Amino acid sequence: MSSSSPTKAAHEHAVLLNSIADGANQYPKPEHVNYTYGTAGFRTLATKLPSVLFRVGLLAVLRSKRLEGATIGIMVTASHNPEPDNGVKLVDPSGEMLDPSWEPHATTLSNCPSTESLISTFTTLANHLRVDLHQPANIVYARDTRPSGPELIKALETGLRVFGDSVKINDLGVTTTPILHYVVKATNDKTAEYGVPTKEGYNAKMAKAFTTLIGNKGPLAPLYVDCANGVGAVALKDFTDALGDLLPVHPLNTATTTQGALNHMCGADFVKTKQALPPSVHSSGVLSKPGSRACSFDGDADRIVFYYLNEEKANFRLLDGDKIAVMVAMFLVDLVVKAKLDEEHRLKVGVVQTAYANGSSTKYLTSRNIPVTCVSTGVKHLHHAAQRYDIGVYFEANGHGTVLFSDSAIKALKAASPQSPDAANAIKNLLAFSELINQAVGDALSDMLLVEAVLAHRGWGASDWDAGYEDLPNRLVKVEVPDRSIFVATDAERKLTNPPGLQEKIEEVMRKYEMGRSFVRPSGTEDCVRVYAEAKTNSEAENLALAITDLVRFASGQS
Ligand code: NG1
Ligand code: ZN
Repeated sequence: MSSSSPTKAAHEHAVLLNSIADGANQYPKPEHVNYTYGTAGFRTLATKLPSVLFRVGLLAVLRSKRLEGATIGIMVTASHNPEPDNGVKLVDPSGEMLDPSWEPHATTLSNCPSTESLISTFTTLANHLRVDLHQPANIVYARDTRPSGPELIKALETGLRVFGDSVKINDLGVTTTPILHYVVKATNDKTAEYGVPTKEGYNAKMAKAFTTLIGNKGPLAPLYVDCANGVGAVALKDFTDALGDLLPVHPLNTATTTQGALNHMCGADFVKTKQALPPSVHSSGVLSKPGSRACSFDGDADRIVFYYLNEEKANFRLLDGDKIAVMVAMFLVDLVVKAKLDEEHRLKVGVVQTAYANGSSTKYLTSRNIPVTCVSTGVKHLHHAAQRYDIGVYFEANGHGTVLFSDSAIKALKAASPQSPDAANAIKNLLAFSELINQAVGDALSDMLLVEAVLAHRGWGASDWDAGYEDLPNRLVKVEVPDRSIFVATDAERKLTNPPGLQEKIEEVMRKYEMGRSFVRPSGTEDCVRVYAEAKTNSEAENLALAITDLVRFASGQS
């Protein structure tokens, strides 16, 4: 569009509104549905989402134009949810989640009941946000393997195309959430140092860093990877093709086109919540060989958990996000010490967790003087808190996390004059880790390589890794209540301020259990309240969870 004369501009604006109206008429909002852009964007039954996708397209373009054409990402996925669900979220130019101040705009646009109200809300929003519609816009998008993906992408593209030539689109096709984040960050990186903004660029960058880190420490032990029958299977295949045979990866659960298979009885969420092997991994027998380890991705490959069978009793042992954070933080602290940077450049390594982190992991870290910050659930909170460290390790217990290296940390490492070959080696490795680890978002593939690289450097197997601390037995319960908005949490969601008096009751019950800890918060992604409980023994954790669940039901009017 050009703005050569006021009449021409007015005409162009009218043409734009007309095309929005045409598109909106193809994708009317279903009645009686109320959408919310939550912690993970919009997420619900795929059949309810076409109108949302069309409108998300409009918003993404507004955001890109507002930021003078910076590339905005759009990911169509419902992560670990079952196959009939789908979802969509926006990615900001830095590769991080959408700026929270724009989340309400997404919610408002998605809930406009008619084409007329959509047009008027769009116009108001564009004015209010001071968007110059003549600016160019750049959008990159991708989807996971869900069968509903192509239809939703069509709706999204309709939303993007109403702006005509002023919008450039880059369709990444089927790929993981973290690869989309990587491409967004790399596209916007003016220095071109982050990497080539393509899937191939991502694979090449990681393969190079991993090869540097493993050096002559190979061959590594075989690794079995449960891909949750999702897009991780596709990305893993592409990556291992690029890597060669340095890491013998054996993919499991790769049925991306089998109806109903996605996340069904497999994947990181299944393993973490059931605290058990996926039946498919169990029956494959791959873990029965001593020393074998496996990991599970979730449906869009941004979460990972590891596990193995204990040798004596063949018990399932989970190595979740907390175990990853602890091992990685301890390792990076050691590397920082070995790097012997001068006093003013000494790098501070810290860990960010949520209230769901197992109490034993927090105790382990703090007793070793590693600073730990606790923040509210949701990656955006963890990500921002991690940015306050030179090297910020953040993981949710469910396996979603990464390690952020600050710009000044990278500068200090690049400028350092090592005092010995050992120090030079530590610096080289720290820089290679910063390349290997996705700096935009939690990434199952990159975290898998991170774990494998740390294990190789330590010379550890899964049981050595596991030996650091023993998880406190714990339970996570989903409680369906008539109105979860009456539950209001504070203090990084460790306490409730509402309903009145409930927190005191929770604490009274908690005190009866040795090492008992429990908290209640409304979910940000599902219509439920979550109860977490941990205690010294399994049965105590179970009883504490049941007792707190009863309190929650009672407080919400159920008996
Ligand atoms: P909610 O539904 O708000 O508890 C869940 C996970 C989060 C995070 C988001 C986004 C738990 C207890 N909660 O949030 O950690 O991953 O989904 O996917 O695992
Ligand atoms: Zn996910």
